[in-house]
Amino acid sequence: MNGHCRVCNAEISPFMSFGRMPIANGFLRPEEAEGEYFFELAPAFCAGCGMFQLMEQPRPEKMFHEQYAFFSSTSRYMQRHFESFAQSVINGVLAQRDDPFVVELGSNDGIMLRHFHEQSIRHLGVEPSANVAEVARKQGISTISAFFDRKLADDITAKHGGADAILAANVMCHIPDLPGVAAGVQRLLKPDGVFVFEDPYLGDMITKTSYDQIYDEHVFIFSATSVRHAFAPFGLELVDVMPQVTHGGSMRYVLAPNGSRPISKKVHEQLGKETALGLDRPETYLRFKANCEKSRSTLMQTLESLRTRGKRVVGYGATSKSTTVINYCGITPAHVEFISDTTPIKQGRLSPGAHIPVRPYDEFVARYPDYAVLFAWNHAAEIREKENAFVAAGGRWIVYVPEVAIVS
Ligand code: JHZ
Ligand code: ZN
Repeated sequence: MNGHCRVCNAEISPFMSFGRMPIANGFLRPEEAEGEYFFELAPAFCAGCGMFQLMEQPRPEKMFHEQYAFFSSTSRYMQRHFESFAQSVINGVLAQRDDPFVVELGSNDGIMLRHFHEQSIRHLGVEPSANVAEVARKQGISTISAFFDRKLADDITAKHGGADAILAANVMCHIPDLPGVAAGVQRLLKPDGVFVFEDPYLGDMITKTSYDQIYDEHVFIFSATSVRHAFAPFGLELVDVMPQVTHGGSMRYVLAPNGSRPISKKVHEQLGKETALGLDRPETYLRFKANCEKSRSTLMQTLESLRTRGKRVVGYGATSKSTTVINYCGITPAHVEFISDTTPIKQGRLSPGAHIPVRPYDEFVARYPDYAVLFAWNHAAEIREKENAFVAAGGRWIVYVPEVAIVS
């Protein structure tokens, strides 16, 4: 399975395969269980430009549509995170600007734009998944349902003028035509504007073996090195980087038209750290592959042993990430009875691929299991704080990042 880098067109080939995978957020109604769509989840590293990417990705319309299952506002912690992200833009680049205009790509249910709306700042969300966009619109947040590209950038500029800030969180790494989006950003951004986006960070994924960040939607896992290369042909330079603890370790990137802003020394430091971590070397990815295999066998030994001992195990959080873990490791309803999730659209459905039932959170509380696999491990602080009663009742968490462990 050879191919070409989605960014620099160099020849690439996958360093491993996670096997046949379903749509990560494709929670199924029981009658849809037959005929499920699968593709091969195989990541590659481009030695030419440093971009970590999927060889194959399902068509965007298969993933983002009017039944999209992920609503950003389900986590309180993430609500606070996006409030502070919005405030940093309002107090930073937007300060003292006359009637500024902010565009967010992939604005989901309005978790971030709501703060611009509240302060009567001109804004526009671009969100292709119509059902989540509707939640934002109902709150008065201006949102259009479309995929962002060059053409849409021109339409937005013609209608609203250039953007002072373009924002994106957990979105850029989802868009296969990164050069197309970069061209759109270049056209829409004012000469003194900034483009700020954040996504799960490659360095964290490699050091924590959090391979579950790899699934259909995440066609790229970025680093400062690869982001810098990807945007350079579009006259945009990386001027700042800010590590984030969200989603198990993310990076916020600030880009601006060439020469318009000083480049923070943090950018050079981060590039140096990436070289020290070996993110530019193919051997690093072979080691990562070996770590994934080790994690898989330890997790399965743990689950098999609990099953043999007749323990009740459920999953906590029907995350997109869990689709990779469940299907790569071979977890079945015999290992995990059901997955508890607070998102109404996921409840009563089956998990993609393995068809583990997703049940409302009340069922977790009504009859605590012996063990809960923390599929939403990135929200561990928030969840473990609110689930003291589960642990007090003798319940234990099974975690797998950075290592498989049973914790209370
Ligand atoms: P969570 C999604 O990934 C998809 P996922 C997407 N591709 C992406 O990049 C990131 O988000 C941003 C539930 N839950 O945030 C809610 C509880 O049940 O890890 C969610 O279904 N109880 C756009 O899906 C899931 O867990 C709780 O207390 O991996 C969490 O999903 C909490 C906090 C969450 O993202
Ligand atoms: Zn490349």
